Amino acid sequence: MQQISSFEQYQQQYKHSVEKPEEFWAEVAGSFVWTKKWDTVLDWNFTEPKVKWFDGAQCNMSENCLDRHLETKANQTAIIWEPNNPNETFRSLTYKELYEEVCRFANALKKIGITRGDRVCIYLPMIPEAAIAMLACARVGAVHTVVFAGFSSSSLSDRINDCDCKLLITADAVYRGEKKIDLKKIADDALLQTPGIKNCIVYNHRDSPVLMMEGRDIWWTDAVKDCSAENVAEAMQAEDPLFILYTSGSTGKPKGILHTAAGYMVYVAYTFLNVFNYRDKEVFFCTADVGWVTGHSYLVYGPLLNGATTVMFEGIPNYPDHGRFWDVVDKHKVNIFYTAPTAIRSLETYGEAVFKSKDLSSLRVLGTVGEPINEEAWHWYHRNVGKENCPIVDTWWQTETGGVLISPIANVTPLKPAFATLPLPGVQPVLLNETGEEIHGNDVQGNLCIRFPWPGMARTIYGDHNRFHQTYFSTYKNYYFTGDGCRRDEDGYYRITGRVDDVINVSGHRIGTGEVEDAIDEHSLVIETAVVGYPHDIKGQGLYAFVICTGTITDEESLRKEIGKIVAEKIGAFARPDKIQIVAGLPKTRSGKIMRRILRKIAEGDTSNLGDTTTLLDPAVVEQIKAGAL
Ligand code: 7RM
Repeated sequence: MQQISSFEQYQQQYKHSVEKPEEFWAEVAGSFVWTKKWDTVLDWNFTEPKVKWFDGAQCNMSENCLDRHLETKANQTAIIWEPNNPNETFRSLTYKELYEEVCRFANALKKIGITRGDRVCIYLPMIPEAAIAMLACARVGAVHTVVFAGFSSSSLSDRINDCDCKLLITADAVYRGEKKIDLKKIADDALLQTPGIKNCIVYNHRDSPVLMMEGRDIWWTDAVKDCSAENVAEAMQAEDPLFILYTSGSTGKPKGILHTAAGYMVYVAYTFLNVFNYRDKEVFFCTADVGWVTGHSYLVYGPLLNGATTVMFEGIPNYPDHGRFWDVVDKHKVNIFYTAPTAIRSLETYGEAVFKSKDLSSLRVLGTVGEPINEEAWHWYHRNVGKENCPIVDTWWQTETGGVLISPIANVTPLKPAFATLPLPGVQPVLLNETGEEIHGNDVQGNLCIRFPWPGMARTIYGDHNRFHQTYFSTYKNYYFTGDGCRRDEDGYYRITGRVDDVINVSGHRIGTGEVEDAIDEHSLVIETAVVGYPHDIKGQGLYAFVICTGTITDEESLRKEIGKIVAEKIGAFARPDKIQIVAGLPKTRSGKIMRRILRKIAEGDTSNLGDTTTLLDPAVVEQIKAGAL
């Protein structure tokens, strides 16, 4: 695959990709191993929508991540695993070792009856086995759905049931910082509600006591016993599903975003190589968890497709101290570091002393993802981490887009702090106004849409294509609507301003207001809830819940605690509201719709101008809420 090495070359490639997209992507796809070449490069419409890339082709993700590199990179490190506790020894796996582990586990999956198309849920901590399990699923043609290990048992069972998984893969327990999480116990609770699960494979990570259910639960080591370290990868059809990943939307339950074999592979490989300007033998460190799309695309698949060395870090940025990321960079001589703005902002508060004893000279490129980065944090990152020598790639993308869409290309695109800058080749962004017209020219702002397919885009919501159409292709006809607002400045550079829907981005985690509201409503004293986001110095956005309760609440503090606990149980601790205000009523229109605009203003602490409140059923509630604002 050819790497973009100058801005002129980027402009040429961009032009080529827009004028002749099929020719452009066929060329990129040429560098992969195909069991069978495609009949057509692209077949699409955004009305159904239907998108097919490389139709007729056959390939396998795992073969392209592993087998393809064995000839030249068998002994090169594929994964460096850095444990939570820095005093424990780290692990590294060469491409040969990873290949053998994946083959063994693929054979184990087949032995227990997992075949093409079966759904497998992976609920593992940040250990190499997570990548091994993903690659083994891909190898046998099973569809993985990774659930972030911070999700609660009910979130886990919801996901397992939604896509009807047959198998769950988990571990006994994990430490994150000093906190122990008993994953198998959480999984056991989930498995009480999941009739479709036949087996549960358990990786013994911490020697923590667990209950093993006879006939259902199998230790990982027993599963792979006597399994061969050779396995022929299944030849998958280009549009066969590769994985499902759940993500929150503005309404309803989380959506199972489905990505397919060939297009996703081509897209993440291409974007990894170019966005980070990856060079052979470099060490790449993405701090995202494998449970999120960033972990899928740029911790596992993108790096491995390119034969890179990828660092998987089990711990957290502030354990044992606030310099841990920089310890990992120093220890493993990391060349490319990719993290979320929230991590940068939080480390910023502890000052610059942590950098004193750390050698960060190996760093060459820095990246950010997940939420808008403010200029201040950008400069802090550039100065203290990059020593003013490393380009920062502010990568904008989504679970639904599979890979990065708008981002600088390291060492190629002239940077502008806090701007995602320009679309990658193959990506055609447009800004639309409220009435659906394209906003042309520069120095403008609108809703960000994409008007042409790219190979890495999601194909559907598992089991609900209608919802896929509704959510992304109905707001604006013939466009993919991202849900983000965006500015295009006088130079044509893009700056993402944040969600324009009811999705809240807390520390780079996507949270649907509806989900949190439903969880809070489970409390016996709660009648109705409205949750909105508000600006938060570290997290980007915080969650502010307005709650109506029955009767008179005498102990508000314990009620708040109980509500927080319910949210942690129903969703996960990361979704616990930052502020909970007990209110007598919510601002509703005559038709009963909550006016969130008003609540957002109050949550922001900006009550001077609440806009038009004349359509409210009872304007007096606004005054009451204002008076009690937190
Ligand atoms: C990769 C990921 C997607 C949402 C997206 C945006 C926000 C992501 C940036 C960003 C500004 C960025 N997937 N977002 N990257 N906002 N600048 N560089 O985060 O599905 O979990 O979230 O995240 O609002 O729509 S995600």
